[in-house]
Amino acid sequence: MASATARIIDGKAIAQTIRDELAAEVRSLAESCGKAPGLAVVIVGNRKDSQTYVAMKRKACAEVGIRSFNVDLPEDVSEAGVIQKVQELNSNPEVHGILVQLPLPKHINEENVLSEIIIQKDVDGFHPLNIGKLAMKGRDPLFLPCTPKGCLELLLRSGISIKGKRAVVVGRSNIVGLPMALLLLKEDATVTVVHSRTADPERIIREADIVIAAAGQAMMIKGDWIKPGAAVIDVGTNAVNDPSRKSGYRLVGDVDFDEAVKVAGWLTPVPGGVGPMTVAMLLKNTVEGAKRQLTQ
Ligand code: NAP
Ligand code: LUD
Repeated sequence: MASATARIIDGKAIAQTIRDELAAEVRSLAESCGKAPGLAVVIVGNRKDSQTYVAMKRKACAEVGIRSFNVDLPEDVSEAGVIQKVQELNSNPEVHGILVQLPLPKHINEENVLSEIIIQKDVDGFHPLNIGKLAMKGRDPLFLPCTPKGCLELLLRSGISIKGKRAVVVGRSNIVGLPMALLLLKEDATVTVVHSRTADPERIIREADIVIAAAGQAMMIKGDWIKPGAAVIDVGTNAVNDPSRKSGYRLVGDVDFDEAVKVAGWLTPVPGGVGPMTVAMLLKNTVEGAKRQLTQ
């Protein structure tokens, strides 16, 4: 196996293709009904990472012709203050999607805020009704959460078949691991979820044809944890110290890339893998939501 090299899945390039497709859709929507999709991106406080992601999302909107409504609230805003903003956006007909960047400051209850977003505008797909429908046979959620939807898109556009395959999702968070596992199940994979209390994760991961790593643990998954030829999608985005960089840090995934690349059949890099797809799927959800709202 020593000479084998995984095919690198270029998330950045695939995301760009999707953004080009969306720009064309937005143009034709403008021709048919004279309106542009609108996305409200709400950020509370000034966490550096959240600001970076939000800036990327707003810029990406502009590039495909989605109007972005920017709501920047101070760190000490009250929960009621955030909820009031969400309600205003709910009733604004020019806003078709609402995203509240997470995490929120500790004094604000995330569930209380997210459950205020009307499901027609829930482009993050975090509403319990959307997740519930994702979990149920024969039900279709209005929106799929962006990161899991992006991972699925990477598998499909790389020609990797899912039906009947063994998939292991590492992590069970509401925003990535859990919806990812449900989505793979809907795609007819046989799904196992590994989490922080799992005994012998290594043995379980080694059986997977498809690994989705979303634990937030830098380079946790080693080369010899991977079945030769497996498709490995690395969601992890971990900053590690790197004095050789101007910033003092670099981003690494949950997978030890240098080892995994020698064993896996397909592998996503960090950065340039799942991250850009999350942003592309947000745009896609917004365009789909706008179409639904404008043509009803
Ligand atoms: P999270 O809320 O912290 O959840 C982490 C999950 O991983 C939990 O379910 C936890 O288990 C599990 N876990 C932690 N340590 C583990 C270990 N040693 N072995 C197995 N499972 C372990 O994180 P998240 O929001 O899902 O994000 C996960 C990672 O993806 C982070 O690095 C984040 O930055 C990144 N991310 C990237 C994108 C993107 O678009 N690229 C999007 C979202 C998140 P328990 O449930 O038992 O605690
Ligand atoms: N909250 C997200 N919080 C954090 N990386 C993202 C993310 C792009 N409501 C809500 O957008 O979906 C969300 N909805 N999330 N995340 C994480 C999570 C949220 C993470 C990474 C990236 C979005 C991304 O583009 C780049 C990459 O991996 O190539 C690197 C960017 C860099 O810092 O250089």
